[in-house]
Amino acid sequence: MEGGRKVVVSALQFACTDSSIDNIDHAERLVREAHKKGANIVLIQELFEGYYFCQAQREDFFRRAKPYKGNQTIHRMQKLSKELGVVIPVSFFEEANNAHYNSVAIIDADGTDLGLYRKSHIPDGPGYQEKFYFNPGDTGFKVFETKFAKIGVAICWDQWFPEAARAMVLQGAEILFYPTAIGSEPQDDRLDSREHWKRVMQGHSGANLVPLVVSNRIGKETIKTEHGESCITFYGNSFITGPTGEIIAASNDKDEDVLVADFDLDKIKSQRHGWGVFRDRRPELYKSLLSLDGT
Ligand code: PUT
Repeated sequence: MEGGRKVVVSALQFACTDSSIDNIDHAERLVREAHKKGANIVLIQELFEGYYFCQAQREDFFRRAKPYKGNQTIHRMQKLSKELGVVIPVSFFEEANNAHYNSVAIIDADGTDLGLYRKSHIPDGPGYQEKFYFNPGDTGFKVFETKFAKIGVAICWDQWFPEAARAMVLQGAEILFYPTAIGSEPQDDRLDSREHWKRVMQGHSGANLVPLVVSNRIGKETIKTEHGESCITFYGNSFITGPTGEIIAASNDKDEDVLVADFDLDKIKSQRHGWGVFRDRRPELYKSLLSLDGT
């Protein structure tokens, strides 16, 4: 079959400073570069407005949160997306009255805000103390009908859960997007999760027969904590998979990058249906997935 729906996706990778103006300018420059390379949907990394503040548990960092409505960063990205005709998921620290979420707003190619996803799985542990800041997201896993594709967007730690990827693809997601912030582990400098991280997401892509796009930051960030300083070196390695989980574009762990890859969504749809996993699912046998302890 000729002439399927074509889409070009992009993942950005850059080092953040702790100045939101600089980071937003930086993101805009790279979105423009992605657009010049033909991108239709451009993914910016998680919480790109500043340093990854969750290294510390600090009350003053709650002041970084902004309400969804009237959010200036989202407005700026809406203007940019309308000018360039590109879809942009915008990750941000959301304040909702006394609740806080790690959220992403999906901006369609004409600047329309298609809605919000709030991160469902909130990590905790040395260097990644997100439970101090974020309520568990209450939106559930969502898909967004953009100009170029129906997309599923989840956030960072969500990428370790096959259930999240499956839920989005069951709702019709044709491509999965994961803005991310991950790197070294401050408590153990021998622990390097990057290969594990990649393999897990390649599995989601291959098991669901959809392309998958990940954007992660680079750079060394040192944050003052209540017990001295904490430091993470973010390992980048942003990547894009094809529908069998194969990596078709990848960044290294040091350099700024604008990855692009193009797909024929109709061809992939036939491939997904032909492989038969969505015909042979047995949801009535998966009830243990609805419990924490398997009972
Ligand atoms: N972004 C969360 C990563 C957690 C790694 N321990």
